[in-house]
Amino acid sequence: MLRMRALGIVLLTLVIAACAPSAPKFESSDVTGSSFARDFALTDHNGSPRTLADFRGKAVVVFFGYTQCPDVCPTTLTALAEAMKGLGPDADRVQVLFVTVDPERDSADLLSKYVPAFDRRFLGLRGDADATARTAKEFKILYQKQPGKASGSYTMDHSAGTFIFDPQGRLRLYVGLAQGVPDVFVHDLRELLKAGQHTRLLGTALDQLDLVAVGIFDERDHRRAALHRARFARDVAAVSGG
Ligand SMILES: [Cu+2]
Repeated sequence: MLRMRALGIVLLTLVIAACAPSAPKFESSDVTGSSFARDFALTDHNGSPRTLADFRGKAVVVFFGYTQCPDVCPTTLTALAEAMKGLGPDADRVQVLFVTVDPERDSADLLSKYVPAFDRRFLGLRGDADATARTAKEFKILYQKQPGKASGSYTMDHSAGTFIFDPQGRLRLYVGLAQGVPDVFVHDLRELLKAGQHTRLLGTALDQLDLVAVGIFDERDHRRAALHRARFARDVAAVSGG
């Protein structure tokens, strides 16, 4: 029994060492714990209603703009498209959302042509004037029409920054305009996805250790093995914070 306990401690130590989450180091601004940008309720460019919860399990990147934007929006969307390429297979766990601040001109049809042109996985979101205003307020985004030279024409002034949520749907990062380059997006999204995998890795490690414990104990005493496994799982859960 003593020998088993010693083995348990050794294994436990291995699990902890393998899973100790080094605090992620981000290149953009860590805004974890902020009480804004909690959620949205908009319609995607295919006509489906969308909230943040629809993308649980993926890192979600949210950017506000409009399709006729001459500079900032296409630049940021291009950087994000580059980042998707740089992420390789990890890109499957990232969802980029482009929220229009010009729903008057940005119809679902227009968004469905514009947004996926950067990357076919990107999704355009829109709401009516009220929903747009509500979402912008929640995200602390400012936008305003600026009359153009031709009568009836206009551009939109808007805050340019990118919000990144972790796979659990928590706002984690704010990427300022100057920071919004592919390398920063790739780096920070990788960090976020890595952190998200921690719990899953621990689960896998537990499964494997469980098999080891079963293999050792089964020959002697099934009941003791069960007790040991339960205690071992409890210890690991306690040490890893649940
Ligand atoms: Cu823009």
